[in-house]
Amino acid sequence: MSKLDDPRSGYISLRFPEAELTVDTISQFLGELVRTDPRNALPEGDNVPIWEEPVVGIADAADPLFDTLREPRAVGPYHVKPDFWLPEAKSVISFFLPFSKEIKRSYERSSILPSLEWVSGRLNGEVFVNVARRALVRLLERQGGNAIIPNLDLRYGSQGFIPNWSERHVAFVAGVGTFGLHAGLLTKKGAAGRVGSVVTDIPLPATKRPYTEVYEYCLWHFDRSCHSCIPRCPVNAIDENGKDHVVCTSNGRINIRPEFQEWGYHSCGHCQTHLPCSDRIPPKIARHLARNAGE
Ligand code: B12
Repeated sequence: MSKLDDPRSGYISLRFPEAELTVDTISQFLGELVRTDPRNALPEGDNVPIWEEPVVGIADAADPLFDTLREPRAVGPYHVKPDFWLPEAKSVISFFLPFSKEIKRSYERSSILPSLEWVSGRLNGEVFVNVARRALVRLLERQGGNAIIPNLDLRYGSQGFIPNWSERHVAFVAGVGTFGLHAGLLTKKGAAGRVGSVVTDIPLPATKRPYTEVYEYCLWHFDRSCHSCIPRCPVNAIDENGKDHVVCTSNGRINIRPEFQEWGYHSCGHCQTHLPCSDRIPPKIARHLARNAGE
């Protein structure tokens, strides 16, 4: 029996594109998954959707930026290159899923505590990120290729906060977005969301990165006109030099309602919500980039 006939997943009717795989057809495939898969829903309340349609990018597995990621200033030598996961790796597909309006709206501007919707969206939403990662693997295998999900692979590991495969840094290489002062990935659909990736041996057309700088979409780095994420953090983990990850950790696990902890819900999202970059590239930067592109 082929993998596609696996009865455990047979009840989900994925519509695989017949057209050539490009960033557009893969975006449509994942977009449809987000719109139609019943698992893209909070288990609580009115079962609002967790995610909106993704921002997708494709990196050439041989992109020299994967070497740059191994430099200490970026991630470091513990970070591996695509061919670690698949010796014949040709491409890396990366996607950013933005949280739905309902989840973002649930996050009160003035509370130091995250909303139920947010912490549920973080846990149950990560399950859906895995649904999307696995759907991509099925799509690529159906095309005769091999595909690996580094973050779900047994060889995935971390040394403290340093992973051997960083979803944000890979997204940066794949043209999905840049970083913000808050250290989050910042895409054309904002920073409030999560990231996934898949490595494949199918050669796919790489996305041309619409940026060159690490913090290009961040207003602080653009002209110092915004540092909204600094006062947003209830534990002062962010300052003008960036985010202190140790201090950051203290909020998500400590400032949390006890019943949420019982359900395995934790984490916060102050540095992803109620910011000029939460839902989009700040308009001032978007206009600047559009002007430059038109020149
Ligand atoms: C360890 C970890 C944490 C740690 C440490 C965070 C960190 N930034 O390292 C703690 C527990 C604090 C944490 C907190 C959170 N996390 Co977390 N975390 C991770 C994990 C496992 C690895 C992060 C990592 O790569 N660290 C490595 C170091 C090197 O990263 P860094 O210091 O931020 O990198 C800087 C340097 O590289 C610098 N830089 C300097 N020179 C150069 C040169 C180049 C070329 C580049 C590209 C960069 C660069 O730029 C970066 C930004 O400043 C990833 C999952 C994964 N495997 O990717 C999720 C992940 C980063 N977390 C995520 C989220 C959502 C969160 C939280 C919002 C909590 C939540 N709701 O889940 C917070 C805040 C995130 C933030 N803004 O950093 C998302 C990010 C989503 C996004 N929009 O960016 C991820 C990708 C999980 C996922 N699958 O979506 N997290």
